Amino acid sequence: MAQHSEGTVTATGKFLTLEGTEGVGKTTNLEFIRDWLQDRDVPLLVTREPGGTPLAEQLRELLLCKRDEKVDPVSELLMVFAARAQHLNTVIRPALEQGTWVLCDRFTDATYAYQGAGRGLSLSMIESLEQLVQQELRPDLTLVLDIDVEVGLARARARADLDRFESEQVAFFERVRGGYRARAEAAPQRYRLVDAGQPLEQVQEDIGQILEQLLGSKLGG
Ligand code: Z5A
Repeated sequence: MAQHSEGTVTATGKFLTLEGTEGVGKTTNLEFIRDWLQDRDVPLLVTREPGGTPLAEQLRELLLCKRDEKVDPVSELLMVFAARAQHLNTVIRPALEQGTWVLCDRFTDATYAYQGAGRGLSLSMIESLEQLVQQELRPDLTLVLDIDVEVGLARARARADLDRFESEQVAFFERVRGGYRARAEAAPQRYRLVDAGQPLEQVQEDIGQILEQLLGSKLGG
């Protein structure tokens, strides 16, 4: 159950997020989760980060485009959270408050993984911004799709031109993957790690089982 800034717990929609490194199959599996929930008549909003509003989508373009100028990691972090504040306060919170479930392609775990583990920014810096922007709001469930970095990069490279993040070196993605795994292992009540190196059919069977548990458990109540 999503918890709000005032610290009160209300009968809101569930907040689900999907995470992982490059080529892990987020887009493919986001569609699967959307269809799975809609087939069960769950009122659902599907959105993404960075993005989800016109302003936040513009910030996404600024963040992802390749440029000659080196992007300062703190500048990158502030842009991510600027987009998040707009998205959270104008789209995500209102939907949850109306009882709509929100399925978001990436959220603050990506910031811990990419800007924290990947770029090396301190945990305390990210935590301060998380608190400022989100107050007590955290996802109810985060699915971390996990894959060998080289396998994921091969998939991503076969798909399209690489953006500024996708052009990073393997070592960067190893740190990102390690960041996700560490967060998932530290809080198993909120995270579910899914082996995304399996055939898609098996990945989706695993995801379906997690969603069954969610609907049938306290989280779903
Ligand atoms: N970022 C950040 O730094 N900090 C933040 O706080 C946030 C984000 C929120 C944009 O993310 C960037 O923003 C991201 C981090 C940064 N870095 N990058 N790049 P994005 O989520 O928009 O971009 P993405 O990582 O490229 O996600 P994606 O488009 O969802 O790609 P994907 O995970 O690779 O998914 P896919 O397109 O579904 O799958 C890739 C291919 O693999 C495709 O051909 C599929 O058919 C295939 N596939 C999928 N599953 C399988 C299986 N199981 N077997 C075989 N083949 C498969």
